[in-house]
Amino acid sequence: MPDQASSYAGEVDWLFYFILIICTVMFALICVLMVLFVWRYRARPGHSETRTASHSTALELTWTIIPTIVVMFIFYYGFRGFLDMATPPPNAYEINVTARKWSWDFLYPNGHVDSELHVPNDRPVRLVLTSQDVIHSLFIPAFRIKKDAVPGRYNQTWFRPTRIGEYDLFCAEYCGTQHSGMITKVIVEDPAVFSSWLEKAGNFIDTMPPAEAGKRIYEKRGCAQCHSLDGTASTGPTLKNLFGEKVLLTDGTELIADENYLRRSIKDPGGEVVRGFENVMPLINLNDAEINVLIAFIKSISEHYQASTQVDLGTNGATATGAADATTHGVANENTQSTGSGN
Ligand code: HEC
Ligand SMILES: [Cu+2]
Repeated sequence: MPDQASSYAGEVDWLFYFILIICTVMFALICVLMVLFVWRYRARPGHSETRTASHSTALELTWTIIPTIVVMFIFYYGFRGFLDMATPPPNAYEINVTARKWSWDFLYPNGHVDSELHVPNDRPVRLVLTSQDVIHSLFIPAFRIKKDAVPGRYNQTWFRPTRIGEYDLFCAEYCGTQHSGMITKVIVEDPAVFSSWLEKAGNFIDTMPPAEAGKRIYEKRGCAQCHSLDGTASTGPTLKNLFGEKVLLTDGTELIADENYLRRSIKDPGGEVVRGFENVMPLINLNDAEINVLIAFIKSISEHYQASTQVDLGTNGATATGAADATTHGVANENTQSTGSGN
């Protein structure tokens, strides 16, 4: 069995082992008796057939009452555990989960969205789950929980983590070609560590250079599942060298990928579909600040993108407009990253 890292892991496990042991014992008993009886009562000369036994009240009562008691015992503890799992305590910390092909979004109360589930240790956490496309299922083996994420409705589940550490989180409902890649981590932290993580994570866009923040969004918000950075196409086209390149759409239009095109591609994925690809990109809910840094990131990985990252202090501005050749003179004492207009 996996690690036991939630309050009900122990309860689930002992019941599971109890059922497993009963099944194993019964299976072994039946097999042994069957073989024994076949051999013991086989037909052979000198032995006449006995009549089939007809009735034994004592025996029948025994094999009815004992299994009934065992089954009711299993039912009682199973149902008790089920009720416990179905009833989150009212003071639980709430995290909203959105599943989509093929990633998870975890939305924290301060508005931060992450692809990993961070939770405070020893505090009840309630997850409210939904899906943007097909049915997915959130499965955390170490917590012994599994709950479907269904489009168009909300499901809930809860747990109380009991051990600090990192655990796997899987999608347990086959949801398309990259289903097996729909894996992420649950990180159980000391509540103080969790709070400071959340505070920092919530404002990384303000504290990082835009292209780096954009890379983080690319990794954290599911883009990486479909778009490579190394020039190879997968479910979607690669983002390498996309900015400034000619793009051919399914309707025959040709255009140059500029900031506006990138923004439209993200805000309205079905609007312009790149030739050779299917219209499967989901609408990922990103705000303007997030889109700005994503665009900055996509530009930063394109060889067609050149911009001065230094302010030209040499002359009175006469040469400060050209982007590509603005590096000819000037004093490099500023290191401001230029990210263009962004939208
Ligand atoms: C499920 C797979 C999938 C995910 C997730 C996804 N995309 Fe896409 N994306 C595609 C496909 C397929 C296309 C090409 C068809 C189209 O244009 O709609 C595409 C097209 C694009 C384009 C235009 C590319 C070009 O070559 O012209 C951009 C830009 C883009 N996606 C950015 C993103 C960003 C940013 C994210 C994350 C926030 C993201 N995508 C998430 C599948 C995906
Ligand atoms: Cu899935």
